[in-house]
Amino acid sequence: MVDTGSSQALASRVAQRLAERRGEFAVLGLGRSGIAAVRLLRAAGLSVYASDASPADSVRRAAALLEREGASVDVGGHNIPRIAHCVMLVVSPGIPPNAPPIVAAHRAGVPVVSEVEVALRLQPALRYIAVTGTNGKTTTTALIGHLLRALGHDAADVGNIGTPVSELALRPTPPAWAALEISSFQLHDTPGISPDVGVLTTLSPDHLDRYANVHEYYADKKRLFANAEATSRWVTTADSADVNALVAGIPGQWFRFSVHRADVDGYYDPASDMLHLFGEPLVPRSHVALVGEHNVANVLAALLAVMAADPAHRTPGARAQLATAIATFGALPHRLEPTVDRHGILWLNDSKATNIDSTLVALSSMTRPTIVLLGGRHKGESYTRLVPQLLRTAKVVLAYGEAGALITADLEGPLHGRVPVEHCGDDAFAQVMQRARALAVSGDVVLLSPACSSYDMFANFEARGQEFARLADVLAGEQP
Ligand code: UMA
Repeated sequence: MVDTGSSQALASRVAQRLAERRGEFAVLGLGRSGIAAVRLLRAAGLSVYASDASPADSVRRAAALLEREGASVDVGGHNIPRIAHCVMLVVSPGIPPNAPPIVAAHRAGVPVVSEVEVALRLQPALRYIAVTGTNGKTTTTALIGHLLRALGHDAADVGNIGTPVSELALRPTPPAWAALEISSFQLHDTPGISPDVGVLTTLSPDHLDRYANVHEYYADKKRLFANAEATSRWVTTADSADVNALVAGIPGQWFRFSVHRADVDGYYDPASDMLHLFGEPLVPRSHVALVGEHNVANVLAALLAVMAADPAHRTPGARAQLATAIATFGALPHRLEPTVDRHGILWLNDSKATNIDSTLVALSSMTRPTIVLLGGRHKGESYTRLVPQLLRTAKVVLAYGEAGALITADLEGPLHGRVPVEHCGDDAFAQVMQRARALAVSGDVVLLSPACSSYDMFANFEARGQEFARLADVLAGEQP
């Protein structure tokens, strides 16, 4: 168990303060989660002070909307003394814990929690399956939501996947179930997390621009289990030594999946091409429309989680519905998403790959010569781990953005010229795409799987993926 005493104490202080309905609640950051948190707190009749450091027009527009709903809002800065006097501070996940308003709140003894924590406390009847992990969590979350709906439940996909949990409570009829993707940043401040089923997909170094070291990052992932007890249900991979070490000794019922071994609750048998769940074959691998072995793992995780959540999800009838539903699930946007396939050149948008491990997963799924676009804002890890997969599948690496020089320096030596690395400059994504088009011939794949965040050139990974798809569509029209 993780830090149980302090997590449970903080969770009960939060519940108490929400129930007392006294004093002012502060919300830090007015992105998607901050806006939703303010609206939920106001709908619950609570007094709210919200602030955002940015003076951007989008923030001003959000502020005007929230003021109309009765919140007091500052744009372009935070009133730290006011925050230190609040009864609770709700933080946006993108704001690091060492930000001055958060430090001031901790010093003043103000409980600091996530939007997810507040939303879960205010929706006690919501049943939810929570998914975390370095990679695979968005696809697994979307699969879980899809499977729950296929079984006839009213279920929503929420959390890090995009829709804040708070928005559910504001619906005229809130859903009974949620598939909740929860990031390490959100887990850091969600002391009351207690899912119907908790899923940990994978673990590998990430976000080293925010965490001092990988242990701190893993410690936040471990908070998924903060309220574990003997009746808790957990789904984890059996294929990761780091995951096994992290969860050792945590109480609960464990359901494990693997793409390499058969002595677990969910596995893939290559000989029969079948995915086996709870001791019986359920669906052929060939019915899964997703590329790559990692997606077989995601499908196994999602099936196990949904089947573990309720005995009614394991009946023969439910199994048949789940098998049908798996076959109707397609690739998510920005995750190995085929955007254009013209003149024999396939353009794959994997913009969501913002770390080395995600890019490794994408590269290992490639079966054709691949022009690999790597770059963006550096996140702290060396790029040399990509070398073996680049040697296997890459035709050329195009390095771009803030990290372009570093990527080139890391890769050029170990690739020994067997895969050329071209440094395409720092600020023109269109030029990188034109270069990719010039190099591509029929049979090639152009893969955007950047291993970096997008923030040097784009608002977010979605904007980067959309620009890739737009340019691919224009460039793919040109004859090779
Ligand atoms: N801000 C301040 N003060 C500061 C710093 C920032 O006010 O000191 C403000 C910014 O000006 C901005 C706001 O905080 O207006 C941004 O908040 P945010 O970055 O937390 O963004 P949200 O729009 O609330 O989105 C968050 C998640 N973002 C992050 O975790 C960075 C979204 O995950 C999530 O979908 C959304 O809540 C709803 O739950 C995105 C993400 O990139 C997809 N997640 C990371 C990942 O997947 O790797 C963890």
